Amino acid sequence: MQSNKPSRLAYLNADEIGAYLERHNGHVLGVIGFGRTMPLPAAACAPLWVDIPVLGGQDSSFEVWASEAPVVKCEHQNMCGTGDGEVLFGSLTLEQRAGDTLEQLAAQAYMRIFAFIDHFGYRNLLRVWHYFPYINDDENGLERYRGFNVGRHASFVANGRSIGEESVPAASALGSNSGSLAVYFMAGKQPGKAVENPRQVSAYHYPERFGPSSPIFVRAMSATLGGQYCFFISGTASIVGYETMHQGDAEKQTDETLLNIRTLLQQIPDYDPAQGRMLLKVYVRRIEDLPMVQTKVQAEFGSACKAVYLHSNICRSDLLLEIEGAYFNDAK
Ligand code: 3EB
Repeated sequence: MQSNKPSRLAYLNADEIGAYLERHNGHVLGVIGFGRTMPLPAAACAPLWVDIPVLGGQDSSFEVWASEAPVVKCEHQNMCGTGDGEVLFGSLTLEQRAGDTLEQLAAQAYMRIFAFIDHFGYRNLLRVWHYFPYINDDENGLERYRGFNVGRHASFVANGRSIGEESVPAASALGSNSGSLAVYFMAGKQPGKAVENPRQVSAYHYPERFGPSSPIFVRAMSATLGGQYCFFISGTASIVGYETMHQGDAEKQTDETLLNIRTLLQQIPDYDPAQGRMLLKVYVRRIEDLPMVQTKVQAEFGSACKAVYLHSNICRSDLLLEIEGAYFNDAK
């Protein structure tokens, strides 16, 4: 018998997603589809689709967040989300119309997210994912990722949210192939615990050389949800201090990225790879680097770790890969 108790997070293939959603009916917080779109069983909210090719032989990959507790649909100002009493999951896409800048879109996205999470009383952003096309392209004299950072920064300030460990989420920001700004997030009734990487300067303290406003994210966030210890690892790349390391060398960038992740995992109390469960999303800029990256990720985390490989641009043009992750331990 398959358990009706869902894992908090699953990465699924096209042939697994339908049965999974039916089996966890009423417990699904959110579904994000990567790659080719396909019909899915109805859930509380429509799935969010992100146009990023899936590598390794699959056309589509699905990220499903779920809860052991029953999930309630939360709708507010045209936004759909789900809550389980501890976490609120939501997503939105914003169309970029002629004359709009990504800066404006990012600010609008965060204004809406803050209104949404405050309305339902889950005021603590834990984890935010951002995807948008042309991430490294210029827009009005500024790289679009840097413009995105200006808008994100402005909305934190406008909402009176301090820019420090107490109110900054874990995050990732990647390039997609089409569409507009797609964002999904989880927020808690209770705050999580921010974790920074001693090898890296906090992103919100990056110098101005990396853009007029710094990125706002912490390197990792831990939270206990449904009695389970959860550790959300932000997009992690080959950055030491605030500088990109090993420009043009994908092997060394992979090693540096894995060392950064290892450094984060060392801060988990009672980290136990044998007992806990690790899931990764690995973004590679160049398809030809995939076999090497796969080999190194498998050597680091073993075959029990579920890793999804995606073909996407990274938010600094000199970064060749980025890895995000989530670690769960029931015993904690
Ligand atoms: C870095 O460490 C790489 O802008 O939300 C990683 C995770 C990165 C999140 C974001 C950016 C973001 O600066 C890029």
